[in-house]
Amino acid sequence: NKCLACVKSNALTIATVVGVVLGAVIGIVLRQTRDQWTEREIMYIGYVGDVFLRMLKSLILPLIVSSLVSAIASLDLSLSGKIAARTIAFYLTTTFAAVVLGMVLVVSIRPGAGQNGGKHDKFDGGVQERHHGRHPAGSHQTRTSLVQPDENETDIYKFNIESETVQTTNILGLVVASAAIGIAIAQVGEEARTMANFFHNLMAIMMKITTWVITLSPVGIMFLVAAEVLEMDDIASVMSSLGLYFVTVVLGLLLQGFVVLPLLYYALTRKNPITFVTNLGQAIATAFGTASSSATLPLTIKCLEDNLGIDRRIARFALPIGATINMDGTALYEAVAAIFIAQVRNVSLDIGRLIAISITATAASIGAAGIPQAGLVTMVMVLDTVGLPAEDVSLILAVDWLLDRMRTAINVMGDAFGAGIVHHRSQKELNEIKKDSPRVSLEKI
Ligand code: DAS
Repeated sequence: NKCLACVKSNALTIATVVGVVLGAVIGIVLRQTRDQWTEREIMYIGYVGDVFLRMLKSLILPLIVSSLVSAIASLDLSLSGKIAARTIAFYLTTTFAAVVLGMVLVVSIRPGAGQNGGKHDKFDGGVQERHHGRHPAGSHQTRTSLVQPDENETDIYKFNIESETVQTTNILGLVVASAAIGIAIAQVGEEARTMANFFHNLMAIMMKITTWVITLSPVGIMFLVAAEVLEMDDIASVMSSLGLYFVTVVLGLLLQGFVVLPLLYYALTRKNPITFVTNLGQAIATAFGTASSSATLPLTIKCLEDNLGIDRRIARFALPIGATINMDGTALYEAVAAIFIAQVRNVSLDIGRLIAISITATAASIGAAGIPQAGLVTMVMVLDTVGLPAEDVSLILAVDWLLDRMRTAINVMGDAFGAGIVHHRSQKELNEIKKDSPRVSLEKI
Protein backbone atom coordinates (compact mmCIF):
# COMPACT_ATOMS: atom_id res chain seq x y z
CA ASN A 1 0.00 0.00 0.00
CA LYS A 2 2.84 2.33 0.90
CA CYS A 3 4.30 1.88 -2.55
CA LEU A 4 0.92 2.51 -4.16
CA ALA A 5 0.57 5.75 -2.19
CA CYS A 6 4.05 6.77 -3.27
CA VAL A 7 3.29 6.10 -6.94
CA LYS A 8 -0.02 8.01 -6.60
CA SER A 9 1.60 11.06 -5.02
CA ASN A 10 4.27 11.13 -7.72
CA ALA A 11 1.97 10.22 -10.60
CA LEU A 12 2.54 13.55 -12.38
CA THR A 13 6.31 13.18 -12.15
CA ILE A 14 6.21 9.62 -13.42
CA ALA A 15 3.89 10.65 -16.27
CA THR A 16 6.18 13.58 -17.11
CA VAL A 17 9.26 11.35 -17.23
CA VAL A 18 7.33 8.89 -19.42
CA GLY A 19 6.29 11.84 -21.62
CA VAL A 20 9.90 12.94 -22.02
CA VAL A 21 11.09 9.42 -22.85
CA LEU A 22 8.22 8.80 -25.29
CA GLY A 23 8.83 12.19 -26.89
CA ALA A 24 12.50 11.37 -27.35
CA VAL A 25 11.64 7.94 -28.87
CA ILE A 26 9.06 9.46 -31.25
CA GLY A 27 11.57 12.16 -32.22
CA ILE A 28 14.31 9.64 -32.93
CA VAL A 29 11.97 7.37 -34.92
CA LEU A 30 10.74 10.34 -36.98
CA ARG A 31 14.33 11.37 -37.64
CA GLN A 32 15.01 8.02 -39.28
CA THR A 33 12.19 8.66 -41.76
CA ARG A 34 12.68 12.46 -41.91
CA ASP A 35 12.68 12.66 -45.70
CA GLN A 36 9.27 10.97 -45.97
CA TRP A 37 7.57 13.78 -44.03
CA THR A 38 6.47 17.10 -45.46
CA GLU A 39 7.29 20.25 -43.50
CA ARG A 40 3.59 20.69 -42.81
CA GLU A 41 3.34 17.26 -41.21
CA ILE A 42 6.44 18.03 -39.14
CA MET A 43 4.87 21.30 -38.08
CA TYR A 44 1.84 19.45 -36.70
CA ILE A 45 4.16 17.63 -34.29
CA GLY A 46 5.38 20.95 -32.96
CA TYR A 47 1.83 22.37 -33.04
CA VAL A 48 0.52 20.28 -30.12
CA GLY A 49 3.46 21.35 -27.97
CA ASP A 50 2.89 24.92 -29.12
CA VAL A 51 -0.73 24.82 -27.94
CA PHE A 52 0.49 23.57 -24.54
CA LEU A 53 2.97 26.46 -24.33
CA ARG A 54 0.27 28.97 -25.28
CA MET A 55 -1.87 27.63 -22.47
CA LEU A 56 1.04 28.17 -20.05
CA LYS A 57 1.63 31.69 -21.38
CA SER A 58 -2.03 32.59 -20.94
CA LEU A 59 -1.75 31.82 -17.22
CA ILE A 60 1.22 34.07 -16.48
CA LEU A 61 -0.42 37.48 -16.12
CA PRO A 62 -3.50 36.50 -14.05
CA LEU A 63 -1.30 34.23 -11.92
CA ILE A 64 1.27 36.94 -11.20
CA VAL A 65 -1.33 39.61 -10.40
CA SER A 66 -3.57 37.43 -8.24
CA SER A 67 -0.78 35.71 -6.27
CA LEU A 68 1.06 38.98 -5.61
CA VAL A 69 -1.99 41.06 -4.65
CA SER A 70 -3.44 38.26 -2.52
CA ALA A 71 -0.14 37.62 -0.69
CA ILE A 72 0.59 41.28 0.03
CA ALA A 73 -3.03 42.18 0.83
CA SER A 74 -3.00 39.52 3.55
CA LEU A 75 -0.04 41.20 5.27
CA ASP A 76 -0.77 41.43 8.96
CA LEU A 77 -0.34 45.18 9.30
CA SER A 78 -0.50 44.96 13.07
CA LEU A 79 3.10 43.85 12.75
CA SER A 80 5.21 46.98 12.57
CA GLY A 81 5.83 48.22 9.06
CA LYS A 82 9.54 47.81 9.82
CA ILE A 83 9.18 44.03 10.17
CA ALA A 84 7.19 43.84 6.92
CA ALA A 85 9.75 45.99 5.10
CA ARG A 86 12.62 43.95 6.57
CA THR A 87 11.03 40.72 5.37
CA ILE A 88 10.29 41.91 1.81
CA ALA A 89 13.74 43.54 1.54
CA PHE A 90 15.47 40.30 2.60
CA TYR A 91 13.41 38.23 0.19
CA LEU A 92 14.06 40.53 -2.78
CA THR A 93 17.80 40.76 -1.98
CA THR A 94 18.34 37.01 -1.74
CA THR A 95 16.29 36.40 -4.89
CA PHE A 96 18.36 38.88 -6.87
CA ALA A 97 21.57 37.43 -5.36
CA ALA A 98 20.45 33.97 -6.55
CA VAL A 99 19.92 35.34 -10.07
CA VAL A 100 23.39 36.93 -10.11
CA LEU A 101 24.94 33.69 -8.78
CA GLY A 102 23.18 31.70 -11.49
CA MET A 103 24.28 34.11 -14.22
CA VAL A 104 27.93 34.08 -13.08
CA LEU A 105 27.90 30.26 -13.16
CA VAL A 106 26.19 29.83 -16.55
CA VAL A 107 28.36 32.51 -18.19
CA SER A 108 31.54 30.91 -16.75
CA ILE A 109 30.65 27.22 -17.31
CA ARG A 110 28.90 27.96 -20.66
CA PRO A 111 26.95 24.63 -20.77
CA GLY A 112 25.27 25.47 -24.07
CA ALA A 113 28.31 26.85 -25.87
CA GLY A 114 29.59 25.32 -29.06
CA GLN A 115 26.21 23.86 -29.99
CA ASN A 116 25.24 24.10 -33.61
CA GLY A 117 21.89 25.54 -32.73
CA GLY A 118 20.12 22.24 -32.46
CA LYS A 119 17.76 22.89 -35.36
CA HIS A 120 17.63 21.70 -38.99
CA ASP A 121 17.64 24.69 -41.29
CA LYS A 122 15.02 23.18 -43.56
CA PHE A 123 13.44 26.54 -44.24
CA ASP A 124 15.05 29.12 -46.50
CA GLY A 125 14.54 31.66 -43.77
CA GLY A 126 11.21 33.22 -44.78
CA VAL A 127 10.23 36.18 -42.65
CA GLN A 128 9.43 34.81 -39.23
CA GLU A 129 6.17 35.90 -37.59
CA ARG A 130 8.07 36.48 -34.40
CA HIS A 131 5.58 38.78 -32.73
CA HIS A 132 2.91 36.05 -32.85
CA GLY A 133 5.32 33.74 -31.08
CA ARG A 134 4.80 31.29 -33.95
CA HIS A 135 7.70 30.17 -36.06
CA PRO A 136 7.72 27.37 -38.58
CA ALA A 137 9.46 24.33 -37.11
CA GLY A 138 13.08 24.25 -38.18
CA SER A 139 13.49 27.94 -38.84
CA HIS A 140 16.48 28.14 -36.55
CA GLN A 141 18.49 30.05 -39.14
CA THR A 142 15.78 32.70 -39.43
CA ARG A 143 15.45 32.94 -35.69
CA THR A 144 19.15 33.46 -35.07
CA SER A 145 19.43 36.02 -37.85
CA LEU A 146 16.51 37.87 -36.25
CA VAL A 147 18.37 38.20 -32.99
CA GLN A 148 21.68 38.89 -34.74
CA PRO A 149 20.28 40.77 -37.74
CA ASP A 150 22.09 41.47 -40.95
CA GLU A 151 21.57 44.93 -42.44
CA ASN A 152 18.28 44.24 -44.24
CA GLU A 153 16.48 42.99 -41.15
CA THR A 154 17.14 45.91 -38.84
CA ASP A 155 13.47 46.88 -38.78
CA ILE A 156 12.42 43.41 -37.55
CA TYR A 157 15.34 43.44 -35.13
CA LYS A 158 14.24 46.82 -33.85
CA PHE A 159 10.71 45.40 -33.47
CA ASN A 160 12.20 42.55 -31.48
CA ILE A 161 14.14 44.84 -29.19
CA GLU A 162 11.10 47.03 -28.74
CA SER A 163 8.89 44.02 -27.98
CA GLU A 164 11.49 42.68 -25.53
CA THR A 165 11.78 46.04 -23.79
CA VAL A 166 8.01 46.36 -23.74
CA GLN A 167 7.72 42.85 -22.30
CA THR A 168 10.26 43.52 -19.54
CA THR A 169 8.69 46.85 -18.69
CA ASN A 170 5.22 45.31 -18.77
CA ILE A 171 6.16 42.54 -16.38
CA LEU A 172 7.96 44.86 -14.02
CA GLY A 173 5.11 47.34 -14.16
CA LEU A 174 2.70 44.53 -13.41
CA VAL A 175 4.71 43.37 -10.37
CA VAL A 176 4.95 46.91 -8.97
CA ALA A 177 1.27 47.64 -9.67
CA SER A 178 0.20 44.37 -8.03
CA ALA A 179 2.35 45.12 -4.98
CA ALA A 180 0.85 48.61 -4.76
CA ILE A 181 -2.71 47.27 -4.97
CA GLY A 182 -1.88 44.67 -2.29
CA ILE A 183 -0.43 47.26 0.08
CA ALA A 184 -3.39 49.60 -0.55
CA ILE A 185 -5.88 46.81 0.21
CA ALA A 186 -3.96 45.92 3.39
CA GLN A 187 -3.94 49.57 4.46
CA VAL A 188 -7.62 50.23 3.64
CA GLY A 189 -8.46 47.15 5.72
CA GLU A 190 -12.08 46.05 6.29
CA GLU A 191 -13.60 48.24 3.57
CA ALA A 192 -11.42 46.49 0.97
CA ARG A 193 -12.25 43.02 2.26
CA THR A 194 -14.28 42.26 -0.89
CA MET A 195 -11.33 43.15 -3.12
CA ALA A 196 -8.95 41.11 -0.96
CA ASN A 197 -11.27 38.14 -1.26
CA PHE A 198 -11.63 38.73 -5.00
CA PHE A 199 -7.87 38.49 -5.57
CA HIS A 200 -7.58 35.60 -3.13
CA ASN A 201 -10.32 33.73 -4.98
CA LEU A 202 -8.78 34.66 -8.34
CA MET A 203 -5.47 33.21 -7.15
CA ALA A 204 -7.20 30.00 -6.05
CA ILE A 205 -8.92 29.77 -9.46
CA MET A 206 -5.65 30.45 -11.33
CA MET A 207 -3.82 27.86 -9.21
CA LYS A 208 -6.56 25.35 -10.04
CA ILE A 209 -6.34 26.12 -13.79
CA THR A 210 -2.53 25.99 -13.62
CA THR A 211 -2.82 22.58 -11.96
CA TRP A 212 -5.05 21.41 -14.83
CA VAL A 213 -2.58 22.69 -17.41
CA ILE A 214 0.34 21.14 -15.51
CA THR A 215 -1.65 17.85 -15.43
CA LEU A 216 -1.64 18.03 -19.23
CA SER A 217 2.10 18.68 -19.20
CA PRO A 218 3.18 15.06 -19.85
CA VAL A 219 1.34 15.14 -23.21
CA GLY A 220 2.48 18.66 -24.11
CA ILE A 221 6.03 17.83 -23.07
CA MET A 222 5.99 14.63 -25.15
CA PHE A 223 5.19 16.58 -28.33
CA LEU A 224 7.61 19.38 -27.47
CA VAL A 225 10.46 16.91 -26.88
CA ALA A 226 9.56 14.95 -30.05
CA ALA A 227 9.64 18.14 -32.17
CA GLU A 228 12.90 19.20 -30.55
CA VAL A 229 14.62 15.82 -31.01
CA LEU A 230 13.37 15.66 -34.58
CA GLU A 231 14.97 18.99 -35.43
CA MET A 232 18.20 18.69 -33.45
CA ASP A 233 21.28 18.67 -35.65
CA ASP A 234 23.39 16.70 -33.26
CA ILE A 235 21.59 14.91 -30.41
CA ALA A 236 24.78 13.81 -28.68
CA SER A 237 26.17 17.31 -28.35
CA VAL A 238 22.84 18.73 -27.12
CA MET A 239 22.44 15.86 -24.60
CA SER A 240 25.94 16.50 -23.26
CA SER A 241 25.20 20.20 -22.97
CA LEU A 242 21.93 19.33 -21.19
CA GLY A 243 24.00 17.37 -18.65
CA LEU A 244 26.26 20.36 -18.15
CA TYR A 245 23.19 22.61 -17.82
CA PHE A 246 21.82 20.28 -15.13
CA VAL A 247 25.14 20.41 -13.25
CA THR A 248 25.23 24.23 -13.55
CA VAL A 249 21.72 24.61 -12.05
CA VAL A 250 22.36 22.08 -9.26
CA LEU A 251 25.70 23.73 -8.40
CA GLY A 252 23.96 27.12 -8.21
CA LEU A 253 21.13 25.77 -6.06
CA LEU A 254 23.53 24.06 -3.65
CA LEU A 255 25.66 27.21 -3.35
CA GLN A 256 22.57 29.35 -2.74
CA GLY A 257 20.99 26.97 -0.21
CA PHE A 258 24.04 25.72 1.64
CA VAL A 259 26.54 28.60 1.36
CA VAL A 260 24.95 31.97 0.56
CA LEU A 261 21.85 31.70 2.77
CA PRO A 262 23.63 30.07 5.78
CA LEU A 263 26.43 32.68 5.62
CA LEU A 264 23.85 35.49 5.51
CA TYR A 265 21.97 33.90 8.42
CA TYR A 266 25.15 33.64 10.49
CA ALA A 267 26.28 37.18 9.58
CA LEU A 268 22.92 38.70 10.56
CA THR A 269 22.09 36.58 13.63
CA ARG A 270 25.38 35.03 14.85
CA LYS A 271 23.38 31.80 15.23
CA ASN A 272 24.56 28.42 13.96
CA PRO A 273 23.14 27.87 10.44
CA ILE A 274 23.80 24.13 10.54
CA THR A 275 21.41 23.74 13.48
CA PHE A 276 18.90 25.82 11.55
CA VAL A 277 19.08 23.62 8.43
CA THR A 278 18.97 20.33 10.35
CA ASN A 279 15.80 21.48 12.13
CA LEU A 280 14.33 22.29 8.72
CA GLY A 281 14.99 18.82 7.28
CA GLN A 282 11.38 17.67 7.24
CA ALA A 283 10.24 20.76 5.31
CA ILE A 284 13.15 20.48 2.86
CA ALA A 285 12.34 16.81 2.21
CA THR A 286 8.65 17.60 1.71
CA ALA A 287 9.49 20.43 -0.68
CA PHE A 288 11.67 18.02 -2.68
CA GLY A 289 8.97 15.35 -2.63
CA THR A 290 6.00 17.56 -3.54
CA ALA A 291 7.78 20.15 -5.76
CA SER A 292 5.38 22.65 -4.18
CA SER A 293 6.31 25.44 -1.74
CA SER A 294 2.63 26.00 -0.96
CA ALA A 295 2.02 22.33 -0.12
CA THR A 296 5.07 22.43 2.15
CA LEU A 297 4.02 25.67 3.87
CA PRO A 298 2.26 24.12 6.89
CA LEU A 299 5.33 21.98 7.54
CA THR A 300 7.73 24.90 7.11
CA ILE A 301 5.72 26.85 9.70
CA LYS A 302 5.73 23.85 12.07
CA CYS A 303 9.51 23.37 11.74
CA LEU A 304 10.20 27.04 12.47
CA GLU A 305 7.78 27.37 15.38
CA ASP A 306 8.25 23.98 17.06
CA ASN A 307 11.86 23.07 16.24
CA LEU A 308 13.46 26.52 16.03
CA GLY A 309 11.28 28.59 18.37
CA ILE A 310 10.60 31.30 15.78
CA ASP A 311 7.91 33.73 17.00
CA ARG A 312 4.56 32.64 15.62
CA ARG A 313 3.74 36.17 14.45
CA ILE A 314 6.86 36.18 12.27
CA ALA A 315 6.47 32.61 11.02
CA ARG A 316 2.84 33.10 10.01
CA PHE A 317 3.59 36.42 8.41
CA ALA A 318 6.88 35.81 6.56
CA LEU A 319 6.43 32.20 5.40
CA PRO A 320 3.14 32.51 3.47
CA ILE A 321 4.48 35.64 1.75
CA GLY A 322 7.76 33.83 1.10
CA ALA A 323 6.04 30.76 -0.35
CA THR A 324 4.35 33.05 -2.87
CA ILE A 325 6.89 35.71 -3.79
CA ASN A 326 10.27 34.46 -2.57
CA MET A 327 11.73 31.76 -4.81
CA ASP A 328 15.54 31.89 -4.82
CA GLY A 329 15.79 28.47 -6.50
CA THR A 330 13.35 29.34 -9.26
CA ALA A 331 14.96 32.72 -9.95
CA LEU A 332 18.41 31.12 -10.26
CA TYR A 333 17.06 28.33 -12.46
CA GLU A 334 15.24 30.72 -14.83
CA ALA A 335 18.30 32.92 -15.32
CA VAL A 336 20.54 29.88 -15.98
CA ALA A 337 18.03 28.22 -18.31
CA ALA A 338 17.42 31.35 -20.41
CA ILE A 339 21.14 31.95 -20.91
CA PHE A 340 21.75 28.23 -21.57
CA ILE A 341 19.12 28.26 -24.33
CA ALA A 342 20.66 31.41 -25.82
CA GLN A 343 24.05 29.63 -25.84
CA VAL A 344 22.59 26.55 -27.55
CA ARG A 345 20.97 28.82 -30.14
CA ASN A 346 24.26 30.68 -30.65
CA VAL A 347 22.47 33.88 -29.66
CA SER A 348 24.91 36.36 -28.19
CA LEU A 349 23.52 38.24 -25.18
CA ASP A 350 24.86 41.75 -24.70
CA ILE A 351 24.92 43.37 -21.27
CA GLY A 352 21.49 44.91 -21.92
CA ARG A 353 19.96 41.49 -22.49
CA LEU A 354 21.73 40.03 -19.45
CA ILE A 355 20.26 42.82 -17.32
CA ALA A 356 16.83 42.17 -18.86
CA ILE A 357 17.20 38.47 -17.94
CA SER A 358 18.21 39.28 -14.36
CA ILE A 359 15.18 41.55 -13.95
CA THR A 360 12.64 39.24 -15.61
CA ALA A 361 14.00 36.13 -13.87
CA THR A 362 13.52 37.94 -10.52
CA ALA A 363 10.04 39.15 -11.51
CA ALA A 364 9.13 35.73 -12.94
CA SER A 365 10.10 33.98 -9.71
CA ILE A 366 8.07 36.49 -7.69
CA GLY A 367 5.06 35.78 -9.87
CA ALA A 368 5.53 31.99 -9.98
CA ALA A 369 3.02 30.15 -7.81
CA GLY A 370 4.22 27.62 -5.24
CA ILE A 371 3.02 24.63 -7.24
CA PRO A 372 4.83 22.02 -9.38
CA GLN A 373 6.52 23.33 -12.52
CA ALA A 374 5.34 26.90 -11.91
CA GLY A 375 8.85 27.98 -12.81
CA LEU A 376 8.34 26.43 -16.24
CA VAL A 377 5.24 28.57 -16.77
CA THR A 378 7.00 31.84 -16.03
CA MET A 379 10.20 30.72 -17.80
CA VAL A 380 8.37 31.32 -21.06
CA MET A 381 8.17 34.97 -20.07
CA VAL A 382 11.94 35.25 -19.52
CA LEU A 383 12.61 33.70 -22.95
CA ASP A 384 10.16 36.12 -24.55
CA THR A 385 11.91 39.15 -23.17
CA VAL A 386 15.26 38.17 -24.68
CA GLY A 387 13.81 37.33 -28.08
CA LEU A 388 14.03 33.57 -27.75
CA PRO A 389 10.95 31.60 -28.93
CA ALA A 390 8.87 30.08 -26.12
CA GLU A 391 9.14 26.65 -27.82
CA ASP A 392 12.82 26.58 -26.85
CA VAL A 393 11.72 25.74 -23.32
CA SER A 394 11.51 22.19 -24.71
CA LEU A 395 15.32 22.08 -24.71
CA ILE A 396 15.35 21.85 -20.93
CA LEU A 397 12.18 19.84 -20.30
CA ALA A 398 13.93 16.50 -20.09
CA VAL A 399 15.45 17.34 -16.70
CA ASP A 400 12.89 19.86 -15.45
CA TRP A 401 10.86 17.45 -13.31
CA LEU A 402 13.97 16.80 -11.13
CA LEU A 403 15.28 20.38 -11.12
CA ASP A 404 11.78 21.48 -10.04
CA ARG A 405 12.10 19.47 -6.86
CA MET A 406 15.56 20.79 -6.10
CA ARG A 407 14.67 24.43 -6.73
CA THR A 408 11.52 24.08 -4.61
CA ALA A 409 13.65 22.82 -1.68
CA ILE A 410 15.92 25.89 -2.06
CA ASN A 411 12.82 28.12 -2.32
CA VAL A 412 11.60 26.79 1.04
CA MET A 413 15.06 27.21 2.60
CA GLY A 414 15.10 30.83 1.41
CA ASP A 415 11.69 31.45 3.01
CA ALA A 416 12.76 29.80 6.27
CA PHE A 417 16.13 31.58 6.54
CA GLY A 418 14.29 34.84 5.87
CA ALA A 419 11.81 34.22 8.69
CA GLY A 420 14.67 33.17 11.00
CA ILE A 421 16.67 36.33 10.27
CA VAL A 422 13.66 38.64 10.64
CA HIS A 423 12.75 36.91 13.92
CA HIS A 424 16.21 37.46 15.41
CA ARG A 425 16.48 41.01 14.08
CA SER A 426 13.02 42.10 15.24
CA GLN A 427 13.06 41.21 18.93
CA LYS A 428 12.76 44.89 19.88
CA GLU A 429 9.73 45.50 17.66
CA LEU A 430 8.13 42.19 18.67
CA ASN A 431 8.31 43.13 22.36
CA GLU A 432 6.72 46.50 21.60
CA ILE A 433 3.80 45.03 19.60
CA LYS A 434 0.93 44.00 21.88
CA LYS A 435 1.08 40.28 22.58
CA ASP A 436 -2.42 39.56 21.26
CA SER A 437 -1.86 40.98 17.79
CA PRO A 438 -4.28 39.37 15.30
CA ARG A 439 -2.84 36.26 13.69
CA VAL A 440 -2.44 35.99 9.95
CA SER A 441 -4.71 33.00 9.83
CA LEU A 442 -3.53 30.45 7.30
CA GLU A 443 -6.95 30.13 5.69
CA LYS A 444 -6.65 33.80 4.70
CA ILE A 445 -3.45 33.09 2.79
N1 DAS B 1 7.60 24.18 -7.85
C1 DAS B 1 7.73 25.62 -7.51
C2 DAS B 1 7.57 25.81 -6.02
O1 DAS B 1 6.66 25.23 -5.46
C3 DAS B 1 9.04 26.15 -7.97
C4 DAS B 1 9.14 26.16 -9.48
O2 DAS B 1 8.28 25.58 -10.20
O3 DAS B 1 10.09 26.77 -9.97
O4 DAS B 1 8.35 26.58 -5.43
